[in-house]
This record gives sequence, structure tokens and C-alpha cells, in this order.
Amino acid sequence: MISAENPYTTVSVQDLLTANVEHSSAFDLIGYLSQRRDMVETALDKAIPVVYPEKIYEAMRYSLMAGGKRLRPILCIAACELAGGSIEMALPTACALEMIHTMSLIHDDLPAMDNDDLRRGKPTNHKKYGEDIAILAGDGLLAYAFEYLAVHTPQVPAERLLQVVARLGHAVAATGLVGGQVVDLESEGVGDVTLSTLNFIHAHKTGALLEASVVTGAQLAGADQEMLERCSQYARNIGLAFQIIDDVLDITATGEELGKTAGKDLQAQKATYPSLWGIPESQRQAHHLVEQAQAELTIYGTQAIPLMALADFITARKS
Ligand code: GRG
Repeated sequence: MISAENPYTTVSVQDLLTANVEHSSAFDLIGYLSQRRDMVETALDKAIPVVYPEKIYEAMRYSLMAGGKRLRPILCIAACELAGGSIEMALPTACALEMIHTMSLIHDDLPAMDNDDLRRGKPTNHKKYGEDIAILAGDGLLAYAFEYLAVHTPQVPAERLLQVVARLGHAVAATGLVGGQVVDLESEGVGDVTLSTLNFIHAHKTGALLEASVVTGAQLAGADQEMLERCSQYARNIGLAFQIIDDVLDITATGEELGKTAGKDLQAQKATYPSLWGIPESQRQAHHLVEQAQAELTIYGTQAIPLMALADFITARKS
């Protein structure tokens, strides 16, 4: 949906039209993203109703339903379809990924972490509900994500579902988001952060959940080892490209476009890809990573077009 209500969370038509879509010239990326996003929003809305104690459910929904590109769920569904699975079997995991991602944004914005006031175009969760409730809203979303996919996934054998649960846990734990965040916090204000430390931070903080999104989608459909490895490599490349573009946008985009405070990295003296390479080289590296990601999937022909187009979207996005 190209919504006027929440400009921070929509996919800009112009971005998509100017994207490099050579792999998908006949593919309606705008329609695809908008249809998938609506589907995910509807499922998320139903997943967490407001019951007693209302305050915590309202706080969880406040951030979860504030929009966002819904990139992780869309990647999960696309990978499941690539591997021959259905949208229905991927949707609960897709929603769980968005719950986990939203949880990480709530905690990342806390005063003890990035201390931010604005997210997805709205006051951050702790600004609206207080730190205590924001921490609990994150905890509630994280725990419920696992319950939700375990209880609601149809047509998937239990042992496959167990692999998905393990993969997600690995992406969130100290082996993933948590580990990346710790090194990020330790690196703040440190003048000489190396490229390998920067890569570690982002492969874990941002890349792990993006990779899990694609890999769990393929796992749900019972993909073979070669496809899982190709999906993994595709996702590692788009994950890094995504973060490089995120760093560039922190400098070039406005707070209104981003829906969060712009220029935060410079202000916090954070090491970023543009600080190491400059903006033009960062953009070139991101494009190269997207091409490498797409090359992993060319053997799947037209079946891979949505994932190819999603990779293009990552470098073309403006928010
Ligand atoms: C997971 C237990 C647990 C703790 C969290 C706070 C933390 C540990 C990790 C931080 C993870 C984080 C916030 C990484 C940044 C990832 C990133 C680039 C977010 C922006 O993603 P978009 O652009 O956002 O997809 P939208 O709003 O579109 O969904």
C-alpha cells in the first residue's frame, strides 16, 4: 500500500521506479511489495489483540503496527516460495521475524543503548510508555514470536519447524543480534575501528536476522542443502549492502524521510562505511554486493525474480 498516512514506512514509488531492475524488468515490484506488506500487516494485526493487562499489549502493538518496510517478512515468504513452499506456511515465521525485529528496535532506542526519540516516524516506545514498559514490550514481542510460529505454522513437519526455531534463536542470541550490539556499544567513540570490526558488528546486528529471514523461509519449504547455502550467501550479501546504504542514508536523508533521527552516526562518532570509504565508494560496494547476491540465485531462473528485485530495492531505497 502506498500510504499517505505514514510516509516514513512506505515504499516510495520513485525509489522503485529508479531502482536498477534489469533482472526483473517485467516484474511489478511496487505491486509485489505493497501486496506482501498488506498481507503481513493484516496477519500482525490479528496476531496480537489487546487483552488484560492492556498496557503491555498496547505498547507491543504501538511499535509493531507503526509500519516499517516489512522487509524481513517479505524476504521470508519469497524464499519459501522459491523453494516450492506456500505463503501460508511462511506467514507465521514472517510475522515472528517482524516481532523480533521490532523488539530489537525498541531496545536499541532505549537510553542505555542508542537513546533515540523517534522511530518509524513516531516517538520511540520508551518515550511513549516509559522505559520499564518499553523493555517489557520488547521482551513480550521476543517471547511471543517463538510461541506464535510454533503454534500457528501449517503444513510444515515438526522437525523442520524445530530447525527454524533453532535458526532464529541463533540469529537473536550472542551469536547474532546481541553479539553485534555489544561490539557496537564497545566501539562507540573509539577512533580506530577497523573494517573487520565494522563488518562483525553489521554481520551480526543487521545481517543475522536478514539471513535468518531468507534461510528460514527456504527451510520451511524443505529446501535442499545447495539452495540453503545459496540463500544464505545471497542474504549475507544483501545484509551488508543494506547496512552500507543505511549508513549512507544516515548522512544523505532527512529525519522526515527516515522516520528516525538523521545524522545520528556522526553525532555519536560511530565508525560507518562512509566514514571509512566515503559515500561514492560505499554506494559502489553496495551495488557490487547486490550483484553478487543476485548471481547466487541465477540458477533458479524466473523463480528467483522476486528475490532479485528485492536485492535491487535494497540499494535503491531512500528510507
Ligand atoms: C535481540 C535480545 C535482543 C536484543 C537486541 C538492541 C539489540 C539487541 C540489537 C540492535 C539491533 C538493531 C536495532 C539493528 C539495526 C538494524 C537495522 C538496520 C534496522 C533498520 O531496519 P529497517 O530499515 O527498518 O528494515 P523498518 O522500520 O523499515 O523495519
